[in-house]
Amino acid sequence: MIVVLAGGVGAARFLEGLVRVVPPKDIFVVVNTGDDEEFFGLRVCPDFDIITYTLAGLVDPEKGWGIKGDTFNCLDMLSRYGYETWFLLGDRDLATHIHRTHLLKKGYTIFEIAEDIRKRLGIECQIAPMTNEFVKTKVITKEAGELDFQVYFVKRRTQDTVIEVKFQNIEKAKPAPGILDAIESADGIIISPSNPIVSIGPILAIRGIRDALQSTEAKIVAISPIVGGKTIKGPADRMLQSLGYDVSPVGVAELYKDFLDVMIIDTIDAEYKKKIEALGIKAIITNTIMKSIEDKVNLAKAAVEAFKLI
Ligand code: FO1
Repeated sequence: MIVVLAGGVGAARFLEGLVRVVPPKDIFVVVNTGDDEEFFGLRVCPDFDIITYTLAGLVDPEKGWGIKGDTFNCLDMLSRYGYETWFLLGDRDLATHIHRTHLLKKGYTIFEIAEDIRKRLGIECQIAPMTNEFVKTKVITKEAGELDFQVYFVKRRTQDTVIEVKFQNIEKAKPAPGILDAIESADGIIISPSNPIVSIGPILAIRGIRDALQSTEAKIVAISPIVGGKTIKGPADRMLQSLGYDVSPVGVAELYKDFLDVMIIDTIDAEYKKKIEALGIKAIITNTIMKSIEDKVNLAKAAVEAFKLI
């Protein structure tokens, strides 16, 4: 079993490669739910949906989120009724949130609902939301104070300077069923190229997960989401900087150094190999930019090969 800690778009692209390298039933994805939000009374789980839509071949390939070819008739009508519609929920996407909320109201957990959705979408790998608790990422900014994650990310387009990140409800959160066992008995663990603060950070903040990563015998490999001093997508570069970390694979390695065995870095960042290895982490240099399906497969192969190197 290979365990993958995952955020949204970067993780989904990596998983598209991994399912072609490893039998999907041998993959256990632990997905961030700190981005979750309620819109119009409906529970939306963006990172989970990005991953399931991607693996089911439904995702909008340009945006990396939402459903390709979706329409926005429901949102247009809601706008006429005076609702805020800055979070673009397509008509088909809304069906997922209606289904999820309906099952939540019937008493099913977010983990059980995730199992139902991924099976109905024909996905063979397990995808566990990190916890059944409604943990919400809050971003404290210099310009606008405390913001809900999606307000920071979508409504205000990540324009604000992040000075702190908090995870509301984290003290109540237990890992979802199967996560600790999967980490303990994994053949290998991969930290996907996701934002280390707001995508992987919430997963690591759940009671027991970081300890399990420190004590497992499985090798742990991370792929740097920072390439040439920038992120491919999202605000991780600016966030690392404003929070006082190095905007490089070294800054990411620092955040994972208590459990990480190998860091995969891009060829453009080869100069950081020595600094990473000084932290006791082996560095592997390869192309990490995932444009084509071949890029995704090659990166997945490099991650799986990395388990054998140590
Ligand atoms: N991201 C945007 O930049 N704008 C949107 O309007 C938006 C809508 C949206 C709807 C459903 C969904 O599952 C994801 C959506 N995302 C949107 C992506 C999402 O906000 C982020 O990519 C993640 O939360 C960060 O991983």
